[in-house]
Amino acid sequence: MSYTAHVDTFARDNLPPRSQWPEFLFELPELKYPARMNCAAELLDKPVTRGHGHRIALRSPDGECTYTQLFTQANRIANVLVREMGLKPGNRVLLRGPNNPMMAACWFAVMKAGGVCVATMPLLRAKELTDVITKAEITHALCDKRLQEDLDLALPNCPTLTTIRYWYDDAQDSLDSLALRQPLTFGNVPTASDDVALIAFTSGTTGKPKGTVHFHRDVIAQCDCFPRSIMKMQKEDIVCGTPPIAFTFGLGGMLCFPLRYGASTVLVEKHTPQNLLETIQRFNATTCFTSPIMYRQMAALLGNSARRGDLKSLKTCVSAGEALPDPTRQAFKDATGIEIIDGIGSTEMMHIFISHTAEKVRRGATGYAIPGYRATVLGEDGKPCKPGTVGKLAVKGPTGCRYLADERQKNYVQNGWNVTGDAYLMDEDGYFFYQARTDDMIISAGYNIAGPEVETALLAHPAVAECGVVGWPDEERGTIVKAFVVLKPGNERGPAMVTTLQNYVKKAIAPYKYPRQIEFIDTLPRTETGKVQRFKLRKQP
Ligand code: 3UK
Repeated sequence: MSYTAHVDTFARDNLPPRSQWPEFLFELPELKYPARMNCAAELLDKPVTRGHGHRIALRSPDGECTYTQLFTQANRIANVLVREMGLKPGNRVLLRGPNNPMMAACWFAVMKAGGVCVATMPLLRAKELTDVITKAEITHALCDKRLQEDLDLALPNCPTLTTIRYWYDDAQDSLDSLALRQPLTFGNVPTASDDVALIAFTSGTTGKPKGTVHFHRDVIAQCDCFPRSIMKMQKEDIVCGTPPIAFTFGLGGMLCFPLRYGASTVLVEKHTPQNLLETIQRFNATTCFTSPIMYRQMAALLGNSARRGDLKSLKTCVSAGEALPDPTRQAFKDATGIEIIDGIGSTEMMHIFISHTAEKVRRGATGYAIPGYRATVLGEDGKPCKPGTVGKLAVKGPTGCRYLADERQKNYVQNGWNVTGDAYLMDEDGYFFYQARTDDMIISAGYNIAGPEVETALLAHPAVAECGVVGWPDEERGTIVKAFVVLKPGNERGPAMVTTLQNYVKKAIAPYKYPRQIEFIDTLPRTETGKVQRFKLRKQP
């Protein structure tokens, strides 16, 4: 067995067998890591020892925090974990809070103490928490006091979880008070670069949640790929955005990436399109990470008059989580002059693996495999298919899927490829065009129809705010295309609008794809990470 700093080897013991791992690629020189590495030391201690400590690491509505302050706070919390809470390297620590400075400090503290971090989305309820705590055999928890209620409800069913401290709390034994009594220094646990750093649970829509296991080196590898070659992040950057730190999109974008580049991150607990715009202005943000719908709604708020002046600091905008429809890209560009960088990532791959620089955008495409990753489209026979053919997206690179004790490993990893569950097409130049989730493809009267293509056509109509397209049972045709449409204010629902939208789609794409039914609704059901929940739109049998 290779070296590990973990005393509790639960996470390592529950990795899939090696034969079921994807192939990993470390061809780029920046991806050659030493055998021992603690990602907190890389991201936090190094900037401080290299004289960068006076610079701002975190910004929030409550104030600023330098690299040195974040470093000492993380050290103090790591001391609490070890001295007061009895954490042993390898124990799983539940981390529960919205994006705020304590959440960030606690994340680094867990890394420093050699714990395995299991961060959960703030909105998770007792039942979902119980599943996660049970699956990962979580022993310790650090939790924002305001999220105590659901954790309390889960506890009776979670015998492994025995030691909890709350933050943003005045009590004598709160994390804040305990931390104040600890030394400012901490000896980081000397983890192996392939020691488990975190288990991220997927926001899947069906079945029990899957825990994706990532090593200390994976945390650093994600930082050395997308933000380096595509975003070209710099120490002057001020990053803002919406994805929770508990979602790997947010862990990378809102925490690890900015620290890797000596930049700073703006942590705000809750964002609407309106206050995200305000955050950008107030903090002079240069960089924004959010979902397609947020860009669409921000564009609508800004209107078509060139309001670029309001957002003059903003340079780089990254969209992920769902496909970015071209009408949304164009609307945001009209309002701000900025070409959004689209990127597909997944919890299994940790972060983005197909994307494009702003200069190399191609309309309708997610982009190309970014440096460090390879991507292909697999046909029915499991072999890469010709350009121009729709098939299953498959990728490999320095990160990849390892589910914690889960049979479904065999679905995601096939012949060394990570198969994401997305239907894609690759063109002759290696650009990848999203079609749909493989299980969301609509088969109507023998035709294969990708719902997102119909959505894109509808979104280009000026009356449409947002929409979701699904297959709908129909006696005659088996399945028909049905659109759920949210109209922009000032537009009237009714048969005339239905006909207008149907004709509009028929002109934009092949007429057989048009939505035979259109239903108007007030809002689309979405996950906390901004994805449309199509299963909630489909007719429940
Ligand atoms: C879909 C996209 C088209 C796609 C994620 C960036 O979304 C993330 O992780 P999840 O595990 O979901 C993964 C699935 O979401 N998807 C994400 N981005 C795009 N589809 N275009 C896109 N740009 O179905 C993928 O398989 O929740 C995104 C970084 C980290 C992440 N975890």
